[in-house]
Amino acid sequence: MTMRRIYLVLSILATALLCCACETKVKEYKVKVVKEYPHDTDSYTQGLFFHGGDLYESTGQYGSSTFRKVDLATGEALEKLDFNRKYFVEGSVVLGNNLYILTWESKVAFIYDAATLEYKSTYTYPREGWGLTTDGKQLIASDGSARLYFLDGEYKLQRSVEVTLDGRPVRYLNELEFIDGRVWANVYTTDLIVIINPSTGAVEATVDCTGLLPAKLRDSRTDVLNGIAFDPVSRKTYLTGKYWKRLYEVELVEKK
Ligand SMILES: [Ca+2]
Repeated sequence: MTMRRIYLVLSILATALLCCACETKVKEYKVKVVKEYPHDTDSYTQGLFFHGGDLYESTGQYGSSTFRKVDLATGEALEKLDFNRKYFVEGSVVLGNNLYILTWESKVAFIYDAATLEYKSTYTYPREGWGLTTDGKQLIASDGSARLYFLDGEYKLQRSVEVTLDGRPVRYLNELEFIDGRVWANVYTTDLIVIINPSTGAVEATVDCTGLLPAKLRDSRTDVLNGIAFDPVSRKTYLTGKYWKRLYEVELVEKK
């Protein structure tokens, strides 16, 4: 073998090794159930989050959209807002003193008082409303595309970033949660959660939730995985789905 050939073979090997390194960069997790709780099977879950140690949930569908403070132990609503049947409620989150609530296709978003749940104002919202979370400074929203939108406290766009996995856009980002500097997103219609670097949009890890809700707890109405909530006080993570019978406290386990 000539020196030139040896060099060529070594170059190919080096490239292959680099590619392997790139592909293994995205960590793969599955979930382990720590504890399970009842979940209201009338909840078409759209938003799920903790605030002040309490669990909150927004639910969709025209005619049955709600926002509720939920008793974690029973799944029952402790307080509930019902929405006009012309609104299909989507993601929700508290930032500062405000409760932010998106609607799907109505091109409006609401602000309520986070403490009293009293209505404050309605804003024009130019995109479809899907998921909503916050890093404590800005709102972070999805619209069913591969983009995350960073908004100020009046829903005004500050910047957006495309979410990619190994360089390819990840569409259908739905419910969101900000956990330890990363954005977790349900990928709509799948059992996959992606963990995103909010600065670059790169997916740094995936969470495979296949089988989280077992077949014996599913019926014809049971819909997709949707709903991630992290309690910063207890540092516990919870997952559920649309019309699911359970809400799960979970831990990540690295896939072997
Ligand atoms: Ca959430």
